[in-house]
Amino acid sequence: MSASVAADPHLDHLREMARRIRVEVIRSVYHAKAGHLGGPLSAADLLAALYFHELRVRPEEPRWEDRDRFILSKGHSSIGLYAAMALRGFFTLEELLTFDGANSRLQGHPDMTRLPGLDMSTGSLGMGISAGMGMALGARLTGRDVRVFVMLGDGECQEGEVWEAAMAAPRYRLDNLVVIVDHNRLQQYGWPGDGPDGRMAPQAPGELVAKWHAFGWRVLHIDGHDMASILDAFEQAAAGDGRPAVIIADTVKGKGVSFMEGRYFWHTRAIKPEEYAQAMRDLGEPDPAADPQAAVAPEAVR
Ligand SMILES: Cc1ncc(C[n+]2csc(CCOP(=O)(O)OP(=O)(O)O)c2C)c(N)n1
Repeated sequence: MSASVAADPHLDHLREMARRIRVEVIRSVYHAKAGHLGGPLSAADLLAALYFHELRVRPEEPRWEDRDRFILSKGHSSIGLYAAMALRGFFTLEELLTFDGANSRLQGHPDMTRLPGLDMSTGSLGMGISAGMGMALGARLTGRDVRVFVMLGDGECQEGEVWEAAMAAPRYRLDNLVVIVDHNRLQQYGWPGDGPDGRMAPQAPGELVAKWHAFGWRVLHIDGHDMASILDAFEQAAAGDGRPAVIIADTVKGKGVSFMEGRYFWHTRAIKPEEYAQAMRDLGEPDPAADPQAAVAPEAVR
């Protein structure tokens, strides 16, 4: 870790934003009575670092042409992205309570035709990196100083299209492209095995690092819950040596909520009231019974 990053004055703020992303994820999925949990929670620190440190975006001008692009290729984790965007000021926190409603801008999977600020509609795993590569090429062709960030899941890395794009990007020397892999070692169900929670991890230990290296990428392997390491990786990725960069971020699925951590069961699920209360306590929020928003029936706000 570089000294300049260790002294970054935003670190505590970023950690607090990550905590608040997790709180809003739990609150929104509780209200919607459905939604993904494990993936958004594992990605929260990375999303906080992106939206409050790294991405050059203008919440008040979401279609600004020179903005950096972000594609949540693991689109099922949309509520984590929406929480980050709401906290950053793209829309209100109240709107999060419409999550997954039929008329909501905040669909279960990101829909860029509904919500300004989204750069790609995702949900069918594997597609985001190809789109991101096109955006990175487009930025170069038009001479724009635009960087493109794509977040993948490690389960998603089983999709063939990921590797088609991974093979092509270094050939174009796309060093304005940064891929982040949320390496939480669990997917939706996976196969029984000797990985976390009695499942076979989507990739063997070290496999992703070796593969991305072999495909010609600059590989940065970090603890995806350590804010200083995340910022350091972003700084290194920005240095630009002619290769696209991939950040393999080791994370814990369900991070921050005791009974969800490392459990594939919590990939997607409705939350019961007693589970909601426990999750809020784990995340350092006040007693949810005293939270007036917690009493609002989802139907009233959707
Ligand atoms: C092409 C495609 N196949 C299957 C699914 C269903 N699906 C949604 S999430 C998921 C597991 C993804 O695992 P991972 O990428 O590791 O995500 P995370 O653990 O971060 O949630 C699957 C199989 C999908 N969305 N798209």
